[in-house]
Amino acid sequence: MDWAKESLQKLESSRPARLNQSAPLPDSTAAEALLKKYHPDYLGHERQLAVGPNAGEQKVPLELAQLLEGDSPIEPDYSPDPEIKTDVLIIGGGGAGATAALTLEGTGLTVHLATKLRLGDSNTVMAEGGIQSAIGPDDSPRRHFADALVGGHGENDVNLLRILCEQGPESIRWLSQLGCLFDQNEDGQFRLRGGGGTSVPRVLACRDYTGLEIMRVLKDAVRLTDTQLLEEHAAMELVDDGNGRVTGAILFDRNAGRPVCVSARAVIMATGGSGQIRLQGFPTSNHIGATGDGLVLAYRQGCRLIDLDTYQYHPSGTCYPEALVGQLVTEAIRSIGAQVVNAEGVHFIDEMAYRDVLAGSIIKEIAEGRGVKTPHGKTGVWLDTPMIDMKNGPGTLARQFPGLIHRFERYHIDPTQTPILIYPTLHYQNGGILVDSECRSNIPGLWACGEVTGGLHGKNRLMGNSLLDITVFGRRAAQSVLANIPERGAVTLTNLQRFRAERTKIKNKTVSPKFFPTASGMKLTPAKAQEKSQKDTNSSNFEPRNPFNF
Ligand code: MEZ
Repeated sequence: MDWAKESLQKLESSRPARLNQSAPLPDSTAAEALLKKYHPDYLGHERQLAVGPNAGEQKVPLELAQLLEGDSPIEPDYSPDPEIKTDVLIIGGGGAGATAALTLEGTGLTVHLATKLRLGDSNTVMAEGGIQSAIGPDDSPRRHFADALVGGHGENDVNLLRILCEQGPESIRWLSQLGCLFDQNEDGQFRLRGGGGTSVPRVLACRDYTGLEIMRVLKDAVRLTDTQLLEEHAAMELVDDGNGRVTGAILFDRNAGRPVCVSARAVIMATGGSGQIRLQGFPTSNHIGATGDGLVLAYRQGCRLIDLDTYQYHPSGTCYPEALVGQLVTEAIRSIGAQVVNAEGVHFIDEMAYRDVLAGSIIKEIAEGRGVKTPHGKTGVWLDTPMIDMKNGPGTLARQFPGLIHRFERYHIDPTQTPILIYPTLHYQNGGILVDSECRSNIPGLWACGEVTGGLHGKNRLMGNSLLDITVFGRRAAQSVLANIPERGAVTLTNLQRFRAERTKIKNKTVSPKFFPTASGMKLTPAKAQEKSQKDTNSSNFEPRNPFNF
């Protein structure tokens, strides 16, 4: 990293003085000012929706508005004819969907789980630093609640938040009994780390691959159940009974290259977030499938959405090397001592400030010319990772963060010796589908859980509350479905037709959901499936309509 030699020298020479010194934490007035001027949520890159249940209300980011008001890929004369009948259709194969499937096992209900990629391909596996739960000696669910409420700017749905915090310890027990190997201290107690906004250490982790470990266990467990997996089946549209109730979905079987209609008594939406729509061109830490499909589908059914004016930009996204841009450098690294330092070697803010404040402050340093420019034209600030071993003893970084070391060593960067260049990355969708405390949306027949929902985290989620969210509310959604499952209903596209009629008043040629990020070049129909369906078509003279003719 010769190109950064001068700045690295400044960083190294300020290190002895910085080592045991904390940096300022902005007070609430300064934090507010910082957010308003520099945080991407506050820069006016948003608008009101003109159609659908949220029309004329809270603004949403421009890129998301375009998708929410977009047209369906379903041909206007498509007539839904169910090929699959199930009691519960879960849409989404991440942590929330898998947890719901496990909870429904043995209840007597038939369950199908559809995911556009494979079971486990989701933001859950991207979560590194941990899961919060009030299990420490000085901790309590009340304390967890208070911390998360302050972090969420007091705008959290307090009922949902209370449930999250109260169910924390039991959720850890459930995950451990399934086989999750959370890190322990030498005395056999779970090791707890601090996180931004936690007043006591409360974050359990599996090194720096906590989400991957949780998903490993959930995935194995789901495969042992009677859940019917519909992998590579993207949800194109929800269907309804003609009287407003959701009664299933139209999926697109990516391998067969055709739509499949599913009739279900209940649908659980668990499609996760939307970082891959790359708001304002930001890089993202999200999984390739995180394109907000569930929001789009639910909105067309008449579901109200909440708090989508706020997204979380994780302060420590990778800025260099170019191939890793946007990838997460877990907050846990900051929590055990890596400082955030500008090009001049100045430790300009306490690295455990709330994520939104820290992200705003990094963007400010760069805007005011105190950032470090990469050879690829990006600018970041330093995360002084060598300090971790200096503060916690040699070997700490490699032992606790093997994922980070492995990721960077491929580019000949050793984070124990060289600081990492960081810039905020689009990390989490704070808002989403409005749900009640039983995970019911305002549309009968449709439940939702996990990142696709809004309200729980208010305007800013604390580290480790998303892995807890998927566990608590994945289970809760399933329990609520079990207690309230409706009878099977008719399968129509009435809600879609109503939405289509409403959107004739706007000019928007977008077809949504997006399914995959544009830059990935991924298509809904893999090339092999296209060839196969072409062969089938030739041999039978059967010409199905291409619903993706956009
Ligand atoms: O919950 C998160 O977003 C999380 C644990 C992220 C991280 O920094 O590791």
